[in-house]
Amino acid sequence: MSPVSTAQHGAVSVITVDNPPVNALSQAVRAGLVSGIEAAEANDACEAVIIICAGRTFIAGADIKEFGKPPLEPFLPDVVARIEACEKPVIAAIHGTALGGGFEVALGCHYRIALASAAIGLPEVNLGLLPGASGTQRLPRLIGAEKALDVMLTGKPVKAPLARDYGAIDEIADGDDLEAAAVSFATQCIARGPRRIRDMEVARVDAAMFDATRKKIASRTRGLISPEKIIVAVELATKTDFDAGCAAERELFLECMASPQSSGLRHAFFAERGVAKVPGVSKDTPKRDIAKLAVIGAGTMGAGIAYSGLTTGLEVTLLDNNQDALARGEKTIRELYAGGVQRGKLAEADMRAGLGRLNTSQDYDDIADADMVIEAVIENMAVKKEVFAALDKVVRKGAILASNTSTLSVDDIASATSRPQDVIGLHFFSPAHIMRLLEIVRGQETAADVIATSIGLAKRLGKIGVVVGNCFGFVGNRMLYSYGRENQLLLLEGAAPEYIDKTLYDWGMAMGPNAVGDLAGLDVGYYTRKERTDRPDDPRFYRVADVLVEMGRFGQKTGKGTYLYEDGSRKPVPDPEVNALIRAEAEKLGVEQRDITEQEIIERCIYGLVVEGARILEEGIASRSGDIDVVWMNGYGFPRHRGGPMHYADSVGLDKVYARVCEFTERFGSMYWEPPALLKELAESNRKFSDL
Ligand code: T1G
Repeated sequence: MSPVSTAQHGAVSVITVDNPPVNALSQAVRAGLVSGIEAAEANDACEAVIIICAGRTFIAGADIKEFGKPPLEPFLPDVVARIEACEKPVIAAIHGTALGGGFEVALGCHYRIALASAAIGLPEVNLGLLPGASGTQRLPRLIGAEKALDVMLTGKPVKAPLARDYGAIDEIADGDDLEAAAVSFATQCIARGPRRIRDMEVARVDAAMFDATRKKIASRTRGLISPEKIIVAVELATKTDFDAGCAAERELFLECMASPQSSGLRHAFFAERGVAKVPGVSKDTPKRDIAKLAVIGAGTMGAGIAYSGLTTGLEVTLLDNNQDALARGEKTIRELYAGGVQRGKLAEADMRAGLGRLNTSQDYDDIADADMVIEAVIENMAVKKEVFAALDKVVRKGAILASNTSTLSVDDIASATSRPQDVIGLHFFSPAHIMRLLEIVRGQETAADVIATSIGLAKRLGKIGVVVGNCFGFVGNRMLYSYGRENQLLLLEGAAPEYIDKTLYDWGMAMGPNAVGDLAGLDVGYYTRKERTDRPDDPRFYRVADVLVEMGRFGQKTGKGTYLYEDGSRKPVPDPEVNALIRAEAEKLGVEQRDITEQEIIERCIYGLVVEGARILEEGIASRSGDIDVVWMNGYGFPRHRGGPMHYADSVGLDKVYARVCEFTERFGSMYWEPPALLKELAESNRKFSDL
């Protein structure tokens, strides 16, 4: 049955699209829209047409699931052109979010009415694309080139009232009955007749605006190809006729669609939605009510976690056994709120209400009625066990006891309680109130409803919750060890820190590994490595980092680490003393010095991630390769346009990756580079990690 139907309301034909969950423009929807328009044209009783959608939103775009498959007619640009050519006025009635091809359909209509709560947008840039159904030619004609560029280059939705101020929407519906308001508005449009955007001219614009835009977005779009193509397409809209502009747009769109970048970004889109599918936890798994949250440990992480809970309406008690630390934690929360209000992110009233829900305490009895407790004390197993044993005695039955541990065993922590089924890991990433990633670590005995509740909490906090298994470092930090290990070995083999960092930064990483180490603090990794029971028997393993820490060079916080940081600056400056130190350590260890290519740096560090990721999949620590990709894109600055380490390996070809890993095994030994059986199996069967 077609997902598009038509009903007659007096002189108005109402075409309704009903293609859950977001009315994406599948082939059936595209065909249905063309049929609906043709039927309305042939219907003498019809004097105006409305296109409206059932369900939660107006069309949210082309059907991304169809991308990469042979395109099926009718192609979307032709559908939009057919709507626009209709001899009777066509009105788009928008609710929810009219995005991408959905908004392009609305631009093909002659008028647009929307609920005040609706939004429009062209987010194709987030998928490595550009609007491919004439949006780059119509929107500048409607609202001007500069505003149109902003909509397309940010990819952010524009709320209906502002869109109306721009001229992108003609009418904001009174009340919530969109269909009734649309029928009434359509009736008024009958006399006005069709108004086609293709017949409009783009308002005059200073040609310098385009280069100014390029400069403005350069750092934010580093390495991406579709932003420049968007600018070219819009520039053309100001210089050529509509059809020529559309033809050029089509070429540019196909180039983007064929790019590995778009493949990576589309993978990221679906992978971030795929993490919600957790083995043993269904959408119907009951969740426990969380209204009262207790946070143990008022340090940076604890305060950030407490602030996140407050801003989403939870009542929070921040507890620390050190009065000064507690006062500092509370001060941090007040400062975060004040900053949010100052930047216009939060209303003054929200800050007052949030601070009204904040309690501080040094007495565990004060959190006896908590629904969830998140422990954020130092990364030391003995201390964590002490805290959980105390919680077990005091906190009500049925409460969830979570640890913010970044590497330690959730099962060991749970063993300190009589309720391991209520214990889970919630690994926040610093800064806890900003980083989107949350690793949800399931212990052997963690109950399904505890996991489901934690997934719900992640969503409530605006985070991406990835459920992972329990092992040293879980997914992110376990792989970070391999990545950092190769960086440390490359240092000893003769590659300068700044050379390694620039190579990986240029490749797409948000920061090089040595700059990251100085930012996070080399001492953090140092103490965690000391906790490792499985530290490799290799004196070179993180030798440089260990020596630096033992010299008191922790990184930015001590003004020097791998790099120098002059007068409080955060800019890493190479330090000849460190380079000499590395040479001396290499000599002591008998490490041969050699020139190392950029390609080797990239492959050693990135394939180090891939090999560890394959082992994680073999052990079932991650449910799917996409989950690993989501962790690394959202927690470690892995370039989103490469789709994450596992997708990147898939895009290179696992046969090639496997061959290179075998070479590394030959050159560097099997301690680190023994190819996982899974990698070998997939390489030899010409399959991908994403095929699992
Ligand atoms: N195609 C296919 N499936 C989609 C989809 C799409 N465009 N958008 C969402 N879904 C699925 C999603 O995978 C999930 O599936 C379910 O819908 C709910 O999504 C020619 C080329 C609309 C704001 O980029 O931003 O048009 O996991 O969990 O949080 O110029 O989805 O349930 O099986 O995100 O309420 C442009 C992408 C496409 C919009 C809703 N459009 N979507 O958010 O739900 S390219 C976009 C979103 C294009 C044209 C070009 C969000 C949302 P499942 P959800 P949500």
